[in-house]
Amino acid sequence: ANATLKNALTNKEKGVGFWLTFPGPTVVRSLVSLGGFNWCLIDGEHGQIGDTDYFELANACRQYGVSPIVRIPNAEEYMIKRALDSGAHGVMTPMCHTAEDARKIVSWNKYPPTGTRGYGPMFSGHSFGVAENDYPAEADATLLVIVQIESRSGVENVEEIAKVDGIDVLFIGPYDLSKQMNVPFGGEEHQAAIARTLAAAHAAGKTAAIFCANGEQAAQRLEQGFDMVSIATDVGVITQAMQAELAKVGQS
Ligand code: 3PY
Repeated sequence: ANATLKNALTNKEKGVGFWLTFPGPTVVRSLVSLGGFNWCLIDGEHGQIGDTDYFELANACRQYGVSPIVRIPNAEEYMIKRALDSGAHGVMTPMCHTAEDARKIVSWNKYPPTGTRGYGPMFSGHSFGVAENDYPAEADATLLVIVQIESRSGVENVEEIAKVDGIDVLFIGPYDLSKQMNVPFGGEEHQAAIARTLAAAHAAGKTAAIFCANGEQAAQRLEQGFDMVSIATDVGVITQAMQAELAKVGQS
């Protein structure tokens, strides 16, 4: 299947994904084969995943019709290039604070003349099921440019960031947002910042997305109007499930 998350979002389908922090094919294949997900976040920022893992992980996702989205460690041009050349269907860049940051990020994601992305698509087409020569012409229209709103300045500038041409998704990192704003997670200021980001994304016709720790949180965010959620992390699910089993034999 050549399904991409961008198509799904354009068709007003909800984006439902999970966070992958483990390298290697085993965990990603076990989870994407469940069905029900249309995207997977390959976490090169906080996960145990390096840029030479992206290619295998992206292609494992694609085999089950799940769009691979790579989160890079930092807003750096070469990191975006590595992720896109591995076949990511979109790159998530953390810590976007200003419209200027957003414009730079868009430029790094797009081929000339729109942007400055370097040319080297030998491996990028695999995860789209297209030949090398067919990838570049479609890339700019097919890929999602995703920025994380997760700081006080990011929220203060969110209306301007949302309006930047080429930004597709505003993705809230609620944990960093709480830390960076120095406000309690789930408290009034935190929730107001989240609501402001949601409204700014929609006012600009962009996708509003948020990280969630579990399915209950994710269901609430969808109910609130978010278009795209991650429902859990691989390591979170494994450790919580194991803890619950341990508790049944009296260990905790
Ligand atoms: C955050 O909540 O800060 C994230 O970026 C998701 O891991």
